[in-house]
Amino acid sequence: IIKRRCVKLNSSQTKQYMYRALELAKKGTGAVNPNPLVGAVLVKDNRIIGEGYHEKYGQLHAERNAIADCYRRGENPAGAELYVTLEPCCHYGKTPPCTEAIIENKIVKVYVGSNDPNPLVDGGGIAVLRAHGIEVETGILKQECDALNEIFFHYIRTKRPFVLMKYAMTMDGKIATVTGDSKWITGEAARRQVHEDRNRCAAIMAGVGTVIADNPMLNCRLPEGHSPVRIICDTSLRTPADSLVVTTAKEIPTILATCCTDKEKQKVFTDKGCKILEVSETYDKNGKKQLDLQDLCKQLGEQKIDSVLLEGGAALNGSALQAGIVSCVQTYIAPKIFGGQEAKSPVGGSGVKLACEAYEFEIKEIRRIGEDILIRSVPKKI
Ligand code: AOF
Ligand code: ZN
Repeated sequence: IIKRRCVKLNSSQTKQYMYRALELAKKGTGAVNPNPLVGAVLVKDNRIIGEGYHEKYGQLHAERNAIADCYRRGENPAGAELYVTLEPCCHYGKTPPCTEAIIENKIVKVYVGSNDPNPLVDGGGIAVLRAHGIEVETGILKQECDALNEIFFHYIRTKRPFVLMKYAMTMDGKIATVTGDSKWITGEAARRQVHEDRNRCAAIMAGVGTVIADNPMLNCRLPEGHSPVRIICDTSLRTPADSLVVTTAKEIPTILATCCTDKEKQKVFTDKGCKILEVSETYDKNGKKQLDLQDLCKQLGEQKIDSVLLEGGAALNGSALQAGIVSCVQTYIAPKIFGGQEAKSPVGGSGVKLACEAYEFEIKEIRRIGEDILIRSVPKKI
């Protein structure tokens, strides 16, 4: 029989440990997709005796890393309490169930942040622990823990990537001047934040128009960051063969999503290391052929791409909204005005005809970043 912990913690202390677990979980950002970000802290007598997080896709889960850390420190996990941001798993996946490690190491109580909607877990982890006489308290900092894994939760439920549409505009809603100049709209701090999102997402998506106009690299330029897979929406394979996304495809993967089935044309790109994804076609209101973005997302999901940062031009943004693939919109607003009748705004396409037909959103967060503002919003559920 394991002696119960002798120090009873109050709720502000338990929150402090869960905050620490959250902090640890975030260290896995960009390295664990399509798996969740998870952090774990082992506590005994109101003292941390082990810490861990899910560091890399396919490797040990946070709970096992925390237990290993505990032994490394010469501590004994028996009788300790575990704080974990996500319900421990109870299935044999790439690693054996974490519940087994918790039981074997005689941990007496587990504090859980989020429930795990993965059908292989889904409450089973908590049930197994309780069945073994381990006390489980759920919902500690649930909001924070849920927010941390918005990508994982969306992907595990829908098998489709979480599409984060991002654009930067002036106060008068322009993404470029009348001459097409757009460097820069926001300040350095906001542009850095975009690289955080590039690191966080498995893929980045742009339209072929952007590739032709700007020849962007679409990589992550944070020192420790990871560059997302680049997806170019290119209905009829017009991407220039000498564009950066093509010539660097052997270093950072590039996927050309296209309706073009001409193998000769495709070979130009596959020879340079690009991957071609043939996507079904659909037609816009004017009868113009375009990619079926629902089909594209389905295929990306099958390839384990759990998240897409959509840095499209106005046309692609319009199509993405219309196709209903957008999970979240991040709008950066710079305190500037460009003016000009012909200057582009973030969302093109044919738009809606009546105000009551608008795509509606719920604002989740408004943040000042340097001189700019970031608004995070999600589509309203009808
Ligand atoms: C993680 N890291 O720290 C925790 C996870 O692919 P597997 O076999 O490693 O299992 C992944 C599932 O395990 C994942 O979808 C989630 O439900 C659960 N917990 N996963 O990658 C972790 N705790
Ligand atoms: Zn696990």
